[in-house]
Amino acid sequence: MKLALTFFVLAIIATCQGLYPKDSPSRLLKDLDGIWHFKIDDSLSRNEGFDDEWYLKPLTDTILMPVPASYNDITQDKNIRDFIGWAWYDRNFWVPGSWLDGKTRVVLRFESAHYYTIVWVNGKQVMTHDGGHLPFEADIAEHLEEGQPNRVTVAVNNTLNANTLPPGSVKYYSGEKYPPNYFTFTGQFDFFNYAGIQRSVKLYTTPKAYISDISVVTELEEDGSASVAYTVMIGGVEGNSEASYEVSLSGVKDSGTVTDGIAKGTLKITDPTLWWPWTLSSTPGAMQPFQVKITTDGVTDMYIQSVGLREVVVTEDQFLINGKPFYFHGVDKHEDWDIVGKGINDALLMKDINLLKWMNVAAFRTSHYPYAEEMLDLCDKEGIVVIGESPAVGLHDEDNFGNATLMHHFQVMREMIDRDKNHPSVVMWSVANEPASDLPVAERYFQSIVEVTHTLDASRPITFACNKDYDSDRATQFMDVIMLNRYYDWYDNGGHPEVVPYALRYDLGQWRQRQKKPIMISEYGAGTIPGIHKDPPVMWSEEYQAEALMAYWSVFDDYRKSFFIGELVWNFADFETAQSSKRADGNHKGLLTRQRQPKLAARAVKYRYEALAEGKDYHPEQIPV
Ligand code: BDP
Repeated sequence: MKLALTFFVLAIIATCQGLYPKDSPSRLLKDLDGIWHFKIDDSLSRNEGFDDEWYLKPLTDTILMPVPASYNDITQDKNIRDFIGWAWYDRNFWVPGSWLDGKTRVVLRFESAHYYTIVWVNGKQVMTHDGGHLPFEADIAEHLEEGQPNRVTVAVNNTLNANTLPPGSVKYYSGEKYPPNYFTFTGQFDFFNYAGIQRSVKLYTTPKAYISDISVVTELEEDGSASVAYTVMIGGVEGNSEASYEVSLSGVKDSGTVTDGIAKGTLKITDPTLWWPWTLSSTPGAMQPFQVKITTDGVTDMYIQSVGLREVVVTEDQFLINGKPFYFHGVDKHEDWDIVGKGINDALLMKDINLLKWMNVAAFRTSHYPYAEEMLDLCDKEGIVVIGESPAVGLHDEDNFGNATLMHHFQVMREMIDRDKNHPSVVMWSVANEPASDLPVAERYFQSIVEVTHTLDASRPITFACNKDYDSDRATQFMDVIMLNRYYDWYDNGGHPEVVPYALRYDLGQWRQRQKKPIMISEYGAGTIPGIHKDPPVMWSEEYQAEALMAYWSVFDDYRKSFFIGELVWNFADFETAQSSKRADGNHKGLLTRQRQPKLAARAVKYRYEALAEGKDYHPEQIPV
């Protein structure tokens, strides 16, 4: 098993997805965001798009569709909102003749599309990608034409099955009781299955020999210096050509010759400016440019990677950042907004960051999938700590733990680590949310996932959000930190927050007795319809949400002095879900409405988090509710 895993890791390490597109003296950037042509292929009985080779010509009978955005909520058409299957996009673009000189790579990059994507340029297939939330790219130079428009066509399919991450299923019905072509879709997760080209599309150039990947890992030494180990991967060096490299960070330089496509070294920085979470320092998130240049046959490629120097260590009781105990007081989020769905937009991201800061949030988990890299950039800059979660949400059944899922899960971990490894804000990997970790098959499954994840990134601890009991779970034994999702006064004991201190204290005690690891509550919360006020508080009122959360806090505070390292409220904001008799206009456990207006509990959390950030005791009687 171990050998097979090692081979797999070596194979996947060898391919990387490319660095975030940035311009530099050797790289140019062109944005393909904007209005594209769009149509769904609802020919259920056959795949009209593929049978009729739609990619060979401009799409016909299209509507206009913004990119990036989920397509679901853009139109007034119910078929588009609930669509499952192939959705098609195309648009034209021009490239200057100088890009087609035979010495330039012209890379087409999608920051993400949901979930399975095929891309053609001028009718030629240039790439496919399996899975949402993560980028993919290809050099398309050989398919481009000068002096005429070039066409990019995209087919993207949001069908999910037992082996996708997340899993889901489509059921087709026939017979007199049902209308023709009737089907239902079930996702094994509690958020809307938004789809389409949800993040940016870009074209960028590099020289033929180019910097394909950079990774930087910091270790702090006892004398206060930092050792920064760097690895730079170089692609496209041909034949007998030799590449030389130069790197520099904080005034410290290194240079040499590239061997087998890799440049490696360690920079010793004697008086480093460290990256800090905002709660641990008055100068948070100090980012610095790590400049890399490679030169082959007189041509130089240059890339500036922003890095933050910091070190993460987990002990039996604590989560240390730069040697100081860090407490994760925060929230879980979703990428979810009115109209754009999971479509990314700087204004929406910035508003969320400002709201996180307003609530004095120290950390959030990217529940339940990798978020846009633009969000991680903002967290780096603001000193907000992130637990990066994979899209393995909803592994509920035995057939979700097969080899096909495992291989895809490895691939997703590789792509996520590849993309996010240089973000200092990302301090831990969450490999899954609420899997059936009590099933016997889960044991080997998670052992393998942890082994591969550690091999891909030895510098970050690993965890997952567990909703099983201390005596039935089989996966936390492999984790560095235990995260528990608990709803003691919502799904259990609804209407009875007085149960929480007893249930929580007992639960934490049992876990701790069995495993000497730091523990945090990674979800707790209560559904709340804004504007409903009840006294005494009852479920769904704003008062109940505040009371339901506050019921946990005295126990958190007792254990905070020992092994308890964090509390994440479910959820930052209300979010859209599938239609269901259990969800009225989505999930309402947000501290904020979906439009980002605070409910009563948001102020209670804001008050508590301010005290926690300042290391002070807060006074329950002064909570503003
Ligand atoms: C948890 C899930 C989360 C749900 C939440 C809820 O991890 O995705 O949205 O429950 O029910 O079990 O609100």
